[in-house]
Amino acid sequence: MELNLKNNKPIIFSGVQPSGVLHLGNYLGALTQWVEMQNQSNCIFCVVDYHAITVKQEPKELSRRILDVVKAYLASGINPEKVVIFQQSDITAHTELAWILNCIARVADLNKMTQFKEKACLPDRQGGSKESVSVGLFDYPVLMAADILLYNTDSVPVGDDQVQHVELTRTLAQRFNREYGQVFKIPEVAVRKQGARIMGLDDPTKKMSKSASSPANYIALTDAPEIAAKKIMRAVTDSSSKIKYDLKKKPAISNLMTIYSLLSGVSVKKLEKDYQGKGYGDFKKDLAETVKSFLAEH
Ligand code: AQP
Repeated sequence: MELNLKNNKPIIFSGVQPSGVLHLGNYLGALTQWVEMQNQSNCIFCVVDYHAITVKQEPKELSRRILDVVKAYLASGINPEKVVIFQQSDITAHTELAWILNCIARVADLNKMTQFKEKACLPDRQGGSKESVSVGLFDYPVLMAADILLYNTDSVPVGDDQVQHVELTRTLAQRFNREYGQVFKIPEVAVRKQGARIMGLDDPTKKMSKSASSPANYIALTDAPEIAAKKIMRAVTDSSSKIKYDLKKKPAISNLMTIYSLLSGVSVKKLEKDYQGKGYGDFKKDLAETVKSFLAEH
Protein backbone atom coordinates (compact mmCIF):
# COMPACT_ATOMS: atom_id res chain seq x y z
CA MET A 1 0.00 0.00 0.00
CA GLU A 2 1.27 3.52 -0.80
CA LEU A 3 0.54 6.41 1.51
CA ASN A 4 -1.62 9.20 0.17
CA LEU A 5 -0.35 12.07 2.27
CA LYS A 6 -2.42 14.62 0.35
CA ASN A 7 -5.42 13.88 2.55
CA ASN A 8 -5.76 15.70 5.89
CA LYS A 9 -5.65 12.59 8.04
CA PRO A 10 -3.06 12.47 10.84
CA ILE A 11 0.14 10.48 10.30
CA ILE A 12 0.63 7.64 12.76
CA PHE A 13 3.97 5.86 13.15
CA SER A 14 4.88 2.98 15.44
CA GLY A 15 6.88 -0.24 15.42
CA VAL A 16 7.78 -3.47 17.14
CA GLN A 17 11.24 -4.97 17.58
CA PRO A 18 11.66 -8.52 16.23
CA SER A 19 13.40 -9.43 19.48
CA GLY A 20 11.14 -12.35 20.37
CA VAL A 21 7.57 -13.55 20.07
CA LEU A 22 4.92 -10.87 20.46
CA HIS A 23 2.95 -11.11 23.68
CA LEU A 24 -0.32 -9.89 25.16
CA GLY A 25 1.44 -6.74 26.44
CA ASN A 26 2.47 -5.75 22.91
CA TYR A 27 -1.05 -6.51 21.71
CA LEU A 28 -3.02 -4.73 24.45
CA GLY A 29 -0.60 -1.80 24.86
CA ALA A 30 0.19 -1.07 21.21
CA LEU A 31 -1.43 -3.19 18.50
CA THR A 32 -5.05 -2.68 19.60
CA GLN A 33 -4.49 1.08 19.27
CA TRP A 34 -3.05 0.58 15.80
CA VAL A 35 -6.09 -1.41 14.70
CA GLU A 36 -8.41 1.35 15.95
CA MET A 37 -6.38 4.09 14.26
CA GLN A 38 -5.97 2.49 10.84
CA ASN A 39 -9.38 3.64 9.59
CA GLN A 40 -9.05 7.34 10.38
CA SER A 41 -5.31 7.93 9.83
CA ASN A 42 -2.32 7.47 7.55
CA CYS A 43 -0.64 4.63 9.43
CA ILE A 44 2.95 3.46 9.07
CA PHE A 45 3.87 0.36 11.06
CA CYS A 46 7.48 -0.67 10.98
CA VAL A 47 9.36 -3.79 12.03
CA VAL A 48 12.30 -2.14 13.75
CA ASP A 49 15.04 -4.69 13.14
CA TYR A 50 17.91 -2.25 13.80
CA HIS A 51 16.53 -1.84 17.32
CA ALA A 52 16.57 -5.59 17.83
CA ILE A 53 20.31 -5.86 17.08
CA THR A 54 21.19 -3.61 20.03
CA VAL A 55 21.46 -6.98 21.79
CA LYS A 56 22.95 -10.12 20.24
CA GLN A 57 20.73 -11.84 17.65
CA GLU A 58 21.12 -15.01 15.65
CA PRO A 59 20.91 -13.81 11.97
CA LYS A 60 18.68 -16.66 10.71
CA GLU A 61 16.45 -16.44 13.76
CA LEU A 62 16.17 -12.66 13.30
CA SER A 63 15.05 -13.03 9.65
CA ARG A 64 12.35 -15.45 10.76
CA ARG A 65 11.22 -13.18 13.57
CA ILE A 66 10.86 -10.21 11.21
CA LEU A 67 8.28 -12.18 9.23
CA ASP A 68 6.66 -13.40 12.46
CA VAL A 69 6.14 -9.80 13.57
CA VAL A 70 4.39 -9.01 10.28
CA LYS A 71 2.23 -12.12 10.69
CA ALA A 72 1.31 -10.93 14.20
CA TYR A 73 0.34 -7.50 12.79
CA LEU A 74 -1.98 -9.16 10.29
CA ALA A 75 -3.42 -11.62 12.83
CA SER A 76 -4.14 -8.71 15.18
CA GLY A 77 -6.31 -7.03 12.53
CA ILE A 78 -3.88 -4.65 10.82
CA ASN A 79 -5.08 -4.32 7.24
CA PRO A 80 -2.19 -4.09 4.73
CA GLU A 81 -4.55 -2.42 2.25
CA LYS A 82 -4.97 0.49 4.63
CA VAL A 83 -1.54 0.86 6.24
CA VAL A 84 2.11 0.76 5.24
CA ILE A 85 4.12 -2.07 6.78
CA PHE A 86 7.87 -2.18 6.19
CA GLN A 87 11.21 -3.31 7.57
CA GLN A 88 13.28 -0.50 9.10
CA SER A 89 16.60 -1.58 7.60
CA ASP A 90 15.14 -1.32 4.06
CA ILE A 91 15.04 2.48 4.38
CA THR A 92 18.55 3.86 4.86
CA ALA A 93 17.21 7.29 5.89
CA HIS A 94 16.49 5.89 9.39
CA THR A 95 20.15 5.44 10.27
CA GLU A 96 21.18 8.60 8.37
CA LEU A 97 18.79 10.78 10.36
CA ALA A 98 19.76 8.94 13.56
CA TRP A 99 23.36 10.09 13.00
CA ILE A 100 22.30 13.70 12.51
CA LEU A 101 20.15 13.53 15.66
CA ASN A 102 23.08 11.90 17.52
CA CYS A 103 24.94 15.12 16.95
CA ILE A 104 22.32 17.19 18.78
CA ALA A 105 21.38 14.59 21.44
CA ARG A 106 23.37 14.84 24.66
CA VAL A 107 24.76 12.05 26.78
CA ALA A 108 22.77 13.61 29.63
CA ASP A 109 19.52 13.10 27.64
CA LEU A 110 20.24 9.40 27.18
CA ASN A 111 21.43 8.92 30.75
CA LYS A 112 17.88 9.74 31.87
CA MET A 113 16.31 6.84 29.93
CA THR A 114 14.91 4.41 32.47
CA GLN A 115 14.46 1.59 29.95
CA PHE A 116 18.21 1.60 29.28
CA LYS A 117 18.93 1.41 32.99
CA GLU A 118 16.56 -1.56 33.33
CA LYS A 119 17.73 -3.40 30.20
CA ALA A 120 21.45 -2.77 30.67
CA CYS A 121 21.42 -4.55 34.00
CA LEU A 122 19.66 -7.73 32.88
CA PRO A 123 21.99 -10.66 33.64
CA ASP A 124 21.84 -11.99 30.04
CA ARG A 125 22.88 -8.66 28.53
CA GLN A 126 26.56 -9.04 27.64
CA GLY A 127 27.94 -9.00 31.13
CA GLY A 128 24.93 -7.41 32.83
CA SER A 129 26.52 -4.06 33.63
CA LYS A 130 26.03 -0.64 32.07
CA GLU A 131 29.64 -0.56 30.89
CA SER A 132 29.56 -3.82 28.94
CA VAL A 133 26.34 -3.40 26.93
CA SER A 134 26.44 -2.12 23.34
CA VAL A 135 26.55 1.58 22.49
CA GLY A 136 23.54 0.78 20.28
CA LEU A 137 21.43 -0.12 23.34
CA PHE A 138 22.32 3.23 24.90
CA ASP A 139 21.66 5.14 21.67
CA TYR A 140 18.50 3.33 20.58
CA PRO A 141 16.10 6.10 21.68
CA VAL A 142 17.82 8.41 19.15
CA LEU A 143 17.21 5.89 16.35
CA MET A 144 13.61 5.71 17.52
CA ALA A 145 13.41 9.52 17.30
CA ALA A 146 14.67 9.29 13.71
CA ASP A 147 12.07 6.61 12.88
CA ILE A 148 9.29 8.89 14.10
CA LEU A 149 10.52 12.24 12.78
CA LEU A 150 11.27 10.97 9.24
CA TYR A 151 7.57 10.64 8.46
CA ASN A 152 6.23 13.96 9.85
CA THR A 153 4.43 11.87 12.42
CA ASP A 154 1.51 13.40 14.32
CA SER A 155 0.99 10.62 16.83
CA VAL A 156 2.90 7.59 18.15
CA PRO A 157 0.73 4.86 19.70
CA VAL A 158 2.87 2.92 22.19
CA GLY A 159 2.82 1.19 25.56
CA ASP A 160 3.81 3.04 28.69
CA ASP A 161 7.47 1.89 28.58
CA GLN A 162 8.03 3.88 25.37
CA VAL A 163 6.54 7.19 26.53
CA GLN A 164 9.89 8.55 27.73
CA HIS A 165 11.41 7.79 24.31
CA VAL A 166 8.67 9.73 22.52
CA GLU A 167 9.27 12.61 24.94
CA LEU A 168 12.97 12.51 24.00
CA THR A 169 11.91 12.57 20.34
CA ARG A 170 9.98 15.78 21.01
CA THR A 171 12.94 17.31 22.85
CA LEU A 172 15.34 16.51 19.99
CA ALA A 173 12.92 17.82 17.35
CA GLN A 174 12.37 21.05 19.28
CA ARG A 175 16.11 21.51 19.84
CA PHE A 176 16.86 20.89 16.16
CA ASN A 177 14.12 23.33 15.06
CA ARG A 178 15.44 26.00 17.44
CA GLU A 179 19.00 25.65 16.16
CA TYR A 180 18.39 25.12 12.43
CA GLY A 181 14.88 26.42 11.64
CA GLN A 182 11.54 24.69 11.34
CA VAL A 183 12.26 21.18 10.02
CA PHE A 184 10.46 18.63 12.18
CA LYS A 185 6.82 18.22 13.20
CA ILE A 186 6.53 17.66 16.95
CA PRO A 187 4.76 14.31 17.52
CA GLU A 188 2.31 13.44 20.30
CA VAL A 189 2.35 10.19 22.22
CA ALA A 190 -0.82 8.03 22.33
CA VAL A 191 -1.11 5.70 25.33
CA ARG A 192 -4.11 3.63 26.37
CA LYS A 193 -5.71 4.40 29.74
CA GLN A 194 -5.97 0.68 30.49
CA GLY A 195 -3.37 -1.87 29.35
CA ALA A 196 -0.48 0.53 28.77
CA ARG A 197 1.76 -1.60 31.00
CA ILE A 198 0.85 -5.27 31.25
CA MET A 199 3.00 -6.90 33.89
CA GLY A 200 4.79 -10.26 33.86
CA LEU A 201 2.74 -13.28 34.95
CA ASP A 202 5.71 -14.54 36.97
CA ASP A 203 6.51 -11.16 38.54
CA PRO A 204 3.87 -8.42 38.62
CA THR A 205 6.47 -5.79 39.50
CA LYS A 206 8.15 -6.07 36.06
CA LYS A 207 6.51 -5.55 32.68
CA MET A 208 5.64 -8.44 30.41
CA SER A 209 8.57 -8.65 28.01
CA LYS A 210 9.53 -10.53 24.83
CA SER A 211 13.04 -11.08 26.06
CA ALA A 212 12.07 -12.24 29.56
CA SER A 213 14.24 -15.12 30.72
CA SER A 214 11.24 -17.43 31.29
CA PRO A 215 8.26 -18.03 28.96
CA ALA A 216 6.16 -18.12 32.15
CA ASN A 217 6.50 -14.30 32.09
CA TYR A 218 4.26 -13.81 29.06
CA ILE A 219 1.37 -15.08 26.98
CA ALA A 220 2.84 -15.18 23.47
CA LEU A 221 0.39 -14.49 20.66
CA THR A 222 1.65 -17.77 19.20
CA ASP A 223 1.13 -19.83 22.37
CA ALA A 224 -1.12 -22.85 21.93
CA PRO A 225 -4.36 -22.06 23.83
CA GLU A 226 -3.78 -24.95 26.29
CA ILE A 227 -0.25 -23.73 27.09
CA ALA A 228 -1.51 -20.18 27.63
CA ALA A 229 -4.25 -21.47 29.94
CA LYS A 230 -1.62 -23.29 32.03
CA LYS A 231 0.44 -20.09 32.26
CA ILE A 232 -2.61 -18.21 33.59
CA MET A 233 -3.33 -20.94 36.15
CA ARG A 234 0.30 -20.78 37.34
CA ALA A 235 0.49 -16.95 37.37
CA VAL A 236 1.76 -15.44 40.60
CA THR A 237 -0.99 -14.11 42.89
CA ASP A 238 -1.04 -11.83 45.93
CA SER A 239 -1.38 -12.85 49.57
CA SER A 240 -5.07 -12.30 50.39
CA SER A 241 -7.50 -14.09 48.07
CA LYS A 242 -10.05 -11.28 47.46
CA ILE A 243 -10.61 -10.32 43.80
CA LYS A 244 -10.00 -6.59 44.11
CA TYR A 245 -8.24 -4.10 41.83
CA ASP A 246 -5.50 -2.39 43.83
CA LEU A 247 -2.26 -1.79 41.97
CA LYS A 248 -0.24 -1.08 45.10
CA LYS A 249 -1.48 -3.75 47.47
CA LYS A 250 -2.55 -6.40 44.93
CA PRO A 251 -0.41 -5.92 41.79
CA ALA A 252 -0.73 -9.54 40.58
CA ILE A 253 -4.52 -9.87 40.61
CA SER A 254 -4.86 -6.27 39.36
CA ASN A 255 -2.73 -7.19 36.33
CA LEU A 256 -4.83 -10.30 35.66
CA MET A 257 -8.01 -8.24 36.02
CA THR A 258 -6.72 -5.73 33.46
CA ILE A 259 -5.99 -8.54 30.99
CA TYR A 260 -9.41 -10.10 31.65
CA SER A 261 -11.22 -6.77 31.30
CA LEU A 262 -9.49 -5.84 28.02
CA LEU A 263 -10.02 -9.25 26.42
CA SER A 264 -13.64 -9.63 27.53
CA GLY A 265 -14.87 -6.03 27.45
CA VAL A 266 -16.15 -6.43 31.05
CA SER A 267 -15.11 -3.51 33.26
CA VAL A 268 -12.81 -4.06 36.23
CA LYS A 269 -15.58 -2.77 38.55
CA LYS A 270 -17.98 -5.40 37.19
CA LEU A 271 -15.33 -8.12 37.59
CA GLU A 272 -14.90 -7.15 41.25
CA LYS A 273 -18.68 -7.50 41.70
CA ASP A 274 -18.96 -10.76 39.76
CA TYR A 275 -16.17 -12.41 41.78
CA GLN A 276 -17.30 -11.27 45.23
CA GLY A 277 -16.95 -14.24 47.58
CA LYS A 278 -14.96 -16.25 45.02
CA GLY A 279 -11.24 -17.02 45.06
CA TYR A 280 -8.25 -16.77 42.72
CA GLY A 281 -8.85 -20.32 41.40
CA ASP A 282 -12.33 -19.45 40.04
CA PHE A 283 -11.09 -16.19 38.57
CA LYS A 284 -8.05 -17.75 36.90
CA LYS A 285 -10.12 -20.59 35.44
CA ASP A 286 -12.45 -18.09 33.73
CA LEU A 287 -9.56 -15.90 32.60
CA ALA A 288 -7.79 -18.96 31.17
CA GLU A 289 -10.92 -19.71 29.10
CA THR A 290 -11.07 -16.09 27.90
CA VAL A 291 -7.40 -16.18 26.88
CA LYS A 292 -7.91 -19.52 25.13
CA SER A 293 -10.81 -18.14 23.06
CA PHE A 294 -8.83 -14.99 22.23
CA LEU A 295 -5.86 -17.02 20.97
CA ALA A 296 -8.08 -19.41 19.03
CA GLU A 297 -9.71 -16.44 17.26
CA HIS A 298 -6.48 -14.58 16.39
N1 AQP B 1 4.21 -5.14 28.93
C1 AQP B 1 3.73 -4.28 28.04
N2 AQP B 1 2.52 -3.70 28.23
C2 AQP B 1 2.01 -2.82 27.33
N3 AQP B 1 2.67 -2.46 26.18
C3 AQP B 1 3.87 -3.02 25.97
N4 AQP B 1 4.76 -2.90 24.96
C4 AQP B 1 5.83 -3.68 25.21
N5 AQP B 1 5.67 -4.34 26.37
C5 AQP B 1 4.46 -3.94 26.87
C6 AQP B 1 4.57 -2.06 23.79
O1 AQP B 1 4.66 -2.89 22.63
C7 AQP B 1 5.24 -2.14 21.57
C8 AQP B 1 6.37 -2.89 20.95
O2 AQP B 1 7.41 -3.06 21.88
P1 AQP B 1 8.91 -3.12 21.38
O3 AQP B 1 9.05 -4.20 20.40
O4 AQP B 1 9.30 -1.78 20.90
O5 AQP B 1 9.80 -3.47 22.59
P2 AQP B 1 9.68 -3.15 24.11
O6 AQP B 1 8.86 -1.94 24.37
O7 AQP B 1 11.03 -3.15 24.70
O8 AQP B 1 8.83 -4.43 24.51
P3 AQP B 1 9.25 -5.87 24.96
O9 AQP B 1 8.16 -6.79 24.56
O10 AQP B 1 9.60 -5.83 26.39
O11 AQP B 1 10.52 -6.26 24.09
P4 AQP B 1 12.00 -6.56 24.56
O12 AQP B 1 11.89 -7.60 25.63
O13 AQP B 1 12.69 -7.04 23.34
O14 AQP B 1 12.55 -5.29 25.08
C9 AQP B 1 5.68 -0.80 22.16
O15 AQP B 1 4.71 0.19 21.86
C10 AQP B 1 5.71 -1.07 23.63
O16 AQP B 1 5.49 0.09 24.41
